[in-house]
Amino acid sequence: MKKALQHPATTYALSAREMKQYQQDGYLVRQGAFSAAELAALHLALDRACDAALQQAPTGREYFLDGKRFVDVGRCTLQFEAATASVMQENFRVIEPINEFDNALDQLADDPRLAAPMRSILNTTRLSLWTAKLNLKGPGGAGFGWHQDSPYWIHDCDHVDLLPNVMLTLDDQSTHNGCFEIIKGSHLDGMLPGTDNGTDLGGFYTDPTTFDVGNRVQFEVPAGSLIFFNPHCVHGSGANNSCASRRALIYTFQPGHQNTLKTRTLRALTD
Ligand SMILES: O=C(O)CCC(=O)C(=O)O
Repeated sequence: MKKALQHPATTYALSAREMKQYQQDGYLVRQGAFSAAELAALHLALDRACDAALQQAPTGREYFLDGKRFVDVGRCTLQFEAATASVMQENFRVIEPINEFDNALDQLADDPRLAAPMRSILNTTRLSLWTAKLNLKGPGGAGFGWHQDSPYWIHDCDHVDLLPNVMLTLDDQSTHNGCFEIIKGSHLDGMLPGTDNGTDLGGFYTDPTTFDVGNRVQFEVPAGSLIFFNPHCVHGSGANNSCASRRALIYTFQPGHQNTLKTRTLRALTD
């Protein structure tokens, strides 16, 4: 009998078992979702995006929070490693929203490998992008302290429960280069209090007495893997102790057609 052609949305939708795991644990991993050739093309796109951001940085507004250097260029934010004064790709820490800087990185939002699982999670076909980040942890780059995303977004959004993330790993990740980590099941407690240590950003880091670090999961996954995670998951990562960059993209989606976090414009997904 002739096999029916599967639509990508059906192919990449979450199975009932995957959905249950996402709901229970707060995350789901699909390893090796992107091929080496696709990753090579994404690395080129990333270089183009960083070049564009580097060119625009001198026109931006520079400020420091807890010694960390930020530059706002229009509605985009560039974050640099704490100790670095120079503007070089290696010194970038985060660029948000990264899809504004390169067309291929914008089109990635429509890729069914990202979008179809999001449609399963949000139980809707109509989706739009909330935000998209490039996290560039250069050699020796610092880790990301334990935090949730929902407290960052609560002031700009009335549907923080409905903002699932997906990380696409652009390099192999290990504990040596600061792989992504999640506190399994922490999303079930909703939005948790931040630390109260008097620093600029302290309130955005989750109070360590409110979760059990013993439930930490470290994602030692190959480049090209996808990690879907709930916006209430406590997550972070360690320092990059290797001599190569550890790069990852994180795209965040929302139901229906609603404006993005930073540009406040609509980036609807193709149905
Ligand atoms: O890139 C990482 O390892 C962690 C990033 C992170 O926690 C975030 O962007 O919210």
